[in-house]
Amino acid sequence: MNIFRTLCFSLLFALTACAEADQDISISDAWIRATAPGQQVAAAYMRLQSKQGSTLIKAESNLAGTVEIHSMTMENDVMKMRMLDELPLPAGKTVRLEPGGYHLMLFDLKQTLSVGGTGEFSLHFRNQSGETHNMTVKLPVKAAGRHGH
Ligand SMILES: [Cu+2]
Repeated sequence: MNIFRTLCFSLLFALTACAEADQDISISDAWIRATAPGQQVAAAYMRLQSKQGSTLIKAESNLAGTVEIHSMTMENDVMKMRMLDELPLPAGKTVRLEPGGYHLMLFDLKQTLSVGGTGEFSLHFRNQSGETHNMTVKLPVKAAGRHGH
């Protein structure tokens, strides 16, 4: 994708396109579920929308050793979590990461997550042209009850 990058930096119209690409993704309703002391894992939720279509390929957080993209499905009346390599964001469609569905799973938590705290996430996306970029977002820690679960 070096050609695309070169175009971006050398042509004015392409620069405009690049600036727009950075605003392709909108994130709303993002939060991290508060944890009990000693808990090693946590989950983060948000709504993601890509105007042009994009794919979430990786997530990192200052709160955790690793972050995985997970799905949760019912199989024979049993809830199963599965790690996804990536999460497609179809153009214009809101993809909800919420309790009981997709979520970001935090492993090796470095601290207890208390209501009122925050955590920083770096989200990596790949756009339709194969270019990757990342976004840093700050998420509040909230109690699950507030969201009706
Ligand atoms: Cu999970």
